[in-house]
Amino acid sequence: MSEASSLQDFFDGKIAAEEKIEPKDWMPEAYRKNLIRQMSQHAHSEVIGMQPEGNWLSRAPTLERKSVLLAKIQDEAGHGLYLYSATETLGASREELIDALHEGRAKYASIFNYPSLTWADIGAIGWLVDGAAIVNQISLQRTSYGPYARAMVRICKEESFHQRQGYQIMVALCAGDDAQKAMAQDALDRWWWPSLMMFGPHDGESAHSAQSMVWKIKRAGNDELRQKFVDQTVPQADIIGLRIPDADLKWNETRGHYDFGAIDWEEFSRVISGNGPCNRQRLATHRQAHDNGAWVRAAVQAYTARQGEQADE
Ligand code: BYC
Repeated sequence: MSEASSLQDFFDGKIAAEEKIEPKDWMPEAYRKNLIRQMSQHAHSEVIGMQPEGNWLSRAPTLERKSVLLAKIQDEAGHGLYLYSATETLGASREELIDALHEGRAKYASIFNYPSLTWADIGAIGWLVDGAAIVNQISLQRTSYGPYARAMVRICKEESFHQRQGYQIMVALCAGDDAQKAMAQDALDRWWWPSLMMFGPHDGESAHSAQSMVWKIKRAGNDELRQKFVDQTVPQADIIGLRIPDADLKWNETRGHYDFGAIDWEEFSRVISGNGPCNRQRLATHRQAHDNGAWVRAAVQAYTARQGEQADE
């Protein structure tokens, strides 16, 4: 048997046995590249996702709300860091990953290209966006690449707190006066469909799903996860008296799931190709923050180099 085929057999055997692939294991080049693509885009989403929420930090209605939101946004930065570090174990440098984001070669979740217009949007982001992220990430806890799977376990614990803080904002608004309820409904109306788009195109249209499922990078299809999200979120809207903005939404007794209306895939394509309401603003803010942090990176490098010199002396 040639060395190449025995390495491939070893890899295939580990995948079949549900064992994790670790950074020093041999892996097919296409598996490595696909992981770098998905994991770096996931990291970028966590970091860019801080922007719509950061927009409300200085206008949170109480000190308590402000501290909770601040803690949540800091968690998102942490998620980005775990994921960038996990991606670096595949041989991609942080600089390459950030360059790809800035040059538009790497995507980030479409949802973060929508504006956060009112305080209720902060509730809707936690409830719906973090809610959708958990559904996706629970399945990714079983992904085949060890560092990614372990990052997901930790991230999921924090995401459930995020989802609850968002839902709790919606509960409070819905228990308020008519204007507050209307604000909550308006946020749900604007964030519902983009949240469904977070799961990506239908399985038949998904460029990467089939191969990612064979490699067990993805453990569930985009449509299965989207359905799970709809099924768990509709009753949550009912409890607080909000209406999901979908005339075709109804419980299907035979399927044991909610049927729901068609997603506007043209809007999705527009947003992921850079033409959503806030794409330019999100990237410009990220570039500026990155440039402003140049002195910190230079200081860390100088400090590390000095430590190395002292160790050699
Ligand atoms: N947005 O073949 P497909 C958070 C792209 S952040 C943009 O199905 P795949 C939070 C896709 O990349 C959590 N692009 O792709 C943070 C591909 O294009 P490329 C974010 C999308 O990878 C702060 C093309 O469309 N979670 O929780 O098999 C505050 C074809 O798609 C999207 C993750 O990132 C999209 N929605 O499946 C609050 C989860 N959907 O790369 C909250 C990790 C698809 O060929 N990622 N595209 O140029 C995944 O699970 C998968 O990558 C996806 C897509 C399910 C998203």
